[in-house]
Amino acid sequence: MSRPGPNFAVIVPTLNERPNIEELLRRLAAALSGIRWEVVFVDDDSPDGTADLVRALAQLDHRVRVIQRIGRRGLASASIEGMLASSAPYLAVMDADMQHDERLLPEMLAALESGDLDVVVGSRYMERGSLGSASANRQRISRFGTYLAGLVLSADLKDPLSGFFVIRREMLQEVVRRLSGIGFKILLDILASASRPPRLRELPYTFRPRHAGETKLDSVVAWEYLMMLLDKKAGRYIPVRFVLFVLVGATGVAVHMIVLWTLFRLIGVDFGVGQALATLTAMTTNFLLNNVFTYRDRRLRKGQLLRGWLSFVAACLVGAVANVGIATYLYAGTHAGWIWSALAGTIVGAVWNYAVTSVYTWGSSRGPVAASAARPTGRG
Ligand SMILES: Nc1nc2c(ncn2[C@@H]2O[C@H](COP(=O)(O)OP(=O)(O)OP(=O)(O)O)[C@@H](O)[C@H]2O)c(=O)[nH]1
Ligand SMILES: [Mg+2]
Repeated sequence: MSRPGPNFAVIVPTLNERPNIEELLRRLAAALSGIRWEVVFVDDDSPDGTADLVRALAQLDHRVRVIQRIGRRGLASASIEGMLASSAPYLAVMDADMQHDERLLPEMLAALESGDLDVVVGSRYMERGSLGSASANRQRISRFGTYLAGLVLSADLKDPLSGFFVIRREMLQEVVRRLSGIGFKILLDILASASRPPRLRELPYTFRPRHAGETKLDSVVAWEYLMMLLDKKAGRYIPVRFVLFVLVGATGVAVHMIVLWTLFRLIGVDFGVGQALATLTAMTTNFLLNNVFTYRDRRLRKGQLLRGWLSFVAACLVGAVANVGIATYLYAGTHAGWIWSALAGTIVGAVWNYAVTSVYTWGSSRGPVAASAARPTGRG
């Protein structure tokens, strides 16, 4: 006999959260009794086998679902895919580690259902709520992040960086093609992508300590946050990945000069040899930096690095030929000034390198699920 679909879906992005899954399910089941709910775990192929465990539990309970993403990373993009994989008209996003209070979910859902709201945010900042025992340093960083959020957000929210919220389906579908999908801050991404002021409410709760497992926060999270803000501000005009790619390219110039100076001036190596080695070194550092910063969400790992490096070097060599060819043509053929000729060649080379390596080096051909777009906009 057929059964109606869920009214409420809880999306839980996971990375190595195996020890938290069963406890979270118990708590969700207790908190959501009387509601037609489902939970969608979006797991980025956790080495600890989180997805396997969820699949086993899903065999015992049809309300439990899993999406296992291969070769992909990112809390925000995982949340987006989880929400799109459910048919429920009301969607929640929460962490797997019990820091978000699941007992608040029915109240959040009821607030949305009663009518005039698009998003209800579980807020860590209001009078009755509290940050629990989060460390002072984290609070300072968080406050600065909240300040930066104000730069892309028109709505007045106390906790725009909250990872705990409930959203009406229509609101998601309205913004989904404009989302950046970069980094950790999916709520801010959604709110800043709205073309009209979203109707919001904040409900306070006490942020609890992580239940089990380890934090996935690292220094790159701050970097990704800035990328997301940049994408929200300027992504319409220029892809933020291209900006990063060019910045990395600039570090490559410095690396090149240092290596050439060391080999040619200091050690006395032949200039041509020095230039070739400096080029290869700069290409390699560019490749590694782009792998960590520009393409963190599609980062190549151990076994993939050699193939990635080879394709990067091959693309850049062709780019260099195009660069020199165009610059030479402009300089000799059209008598453009040398600076303009060099600049035009460099821009064409950079765009070529970016376009080709985004497809062949960090392209999405590395796994069955990877073909589905991480970023619904298809940008970057
Ligand atoms: N799918 C997916 N989930 C992620 C990724 N990074 C983090 N997560 C999950 O997102 C949630 C939040 O991550 P946490 O490490 O708890 O981040 P946090 O709450 O800011 O930090 P802590 O206070 O130390 O727990 C957890 O459920 C993680 O498992 C990712 O790259 N992909
Ligand atoms: Mg956490």
